[in-house]
Amino acid sequence: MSMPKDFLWGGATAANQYEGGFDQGGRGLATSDLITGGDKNEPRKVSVINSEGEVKYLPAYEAVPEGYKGYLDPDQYYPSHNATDFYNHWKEDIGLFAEQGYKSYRMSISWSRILPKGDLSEINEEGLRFYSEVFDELLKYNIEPVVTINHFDMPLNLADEKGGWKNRETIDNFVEYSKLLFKHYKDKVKYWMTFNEINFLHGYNTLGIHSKEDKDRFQALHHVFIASARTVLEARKINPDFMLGMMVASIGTYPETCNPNDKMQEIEFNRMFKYFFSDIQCRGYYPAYAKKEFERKGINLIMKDDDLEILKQGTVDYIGFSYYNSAVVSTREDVKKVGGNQFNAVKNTYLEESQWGWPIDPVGFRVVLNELYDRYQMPLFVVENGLGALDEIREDGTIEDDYRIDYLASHIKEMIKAVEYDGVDLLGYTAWGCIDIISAGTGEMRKRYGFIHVDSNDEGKGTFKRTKKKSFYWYKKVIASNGKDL
Ligand code: P53
Repeated sequence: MSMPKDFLWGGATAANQYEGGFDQGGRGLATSDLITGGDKNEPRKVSVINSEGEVKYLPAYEAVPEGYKGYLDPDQYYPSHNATDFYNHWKEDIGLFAEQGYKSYRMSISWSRILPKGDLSEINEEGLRFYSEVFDELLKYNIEPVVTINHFDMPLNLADEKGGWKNRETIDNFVEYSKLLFKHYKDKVKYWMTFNEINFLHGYNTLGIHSKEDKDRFQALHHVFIASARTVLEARKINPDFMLGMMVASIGTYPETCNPNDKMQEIEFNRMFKYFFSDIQCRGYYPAYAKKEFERKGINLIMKDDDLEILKQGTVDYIGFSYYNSAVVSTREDVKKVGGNQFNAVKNTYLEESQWGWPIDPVGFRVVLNELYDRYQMPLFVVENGLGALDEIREDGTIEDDYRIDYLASHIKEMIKAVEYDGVDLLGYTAWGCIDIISAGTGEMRKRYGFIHVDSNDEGKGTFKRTKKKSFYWYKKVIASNGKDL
């Protein structure tokens, strides 16, 4: 038995964490450009200003109060501005990916590099050209580009002047943006995903909204769902061969005990945290449990007549997902309300944890592959998996990241079981942060995922020199043997 011959091994990144060049080439500002660095204990902040000129630093993944707009503080370091500078190193970096034998490379496009204001008032030809050259370079090496249309940011103008995703007009702007991409890259890119980790969108940074309330979040998300479905429909008109995917953060879950109430709690957790999103985008309608949840919470979504029909028509072709870890769900009051990726309020005593406290659970990876495939019977694509860890450069300049190799090898082993033993239909696997990039959660540079080290620190200082780690050669071997040589 072996993995499919055309299995898309590769690596993955996102513009806001990798690309940099935030003020180069005619790019407009994005919400992600106003977010500071943080660490494990100190949340990232967003800098905002009100009409009186009062500047505030607020937790970035929460909502910003009405009346505040993004503010670029000249004295502040913002990690996304240079990130690890793909913008000025793309040829070199793609050359390194090719050297590893990548079959695919997942990246995101910076919306405000294409449309500096987020809408068609200005189209940045230089931005269109930039990605065009990047895709050509990938294709030169037979690397299949896998493109996330929106990964955790939005043009600042849309958030500050148009109300972000709260405003229905944002749907049109997003669809126009996507259409531009489809038209320009229709012969270069086949695999697309509309929104990264759609189940993690909230607040000002990713939704551009000034509210923390569920009713506002779900209304904004409704607009996101419509935008995604319409994008899928437009894509099919432009190139019927396109593959349009959704992308969901797929954290594995276990009930804390075999107490039936714990199991029910786990089911409920998975519904509103995860399946709500994939159910809508894969099946094409609001699931019954969500309608009931909305009823209980008094959430009445404002919809247009044909919204439900659009959702039905605009379902996706495949499911892209990230997998890093699993979590334990419990009915105990003190741990019930945990959320996000760090929600290991109940420790799983069977598992070890990463330096950032994320449980390491390779079998959980096989479990979620099976759960998703059983539920939807749709091709899957692992578009993120990896270990964030501190790396040390030895005196001789080498980086011996055996811990990363161990993490990846154990996960890939379980993934292969899911394909070869369980029969899951899997398109590919792109390792997250295949070259070191900024951490989304903490804004740190020191939390590294890469096979390739980039010389930069938490203050953004360094030479940006690229160095191959031990895992670079290891992954090359994995790809060359189609997963046999782990
Ligand atoms: P970092 C939180 C929990 C799970 C996935 O995360 C997450 C996040 C956001 O931090 O995001 C995804 O960088 C995301 C990537 C991100 C990656 O996981 O916090 O799609 O942008 O970098 C890893 O270690």
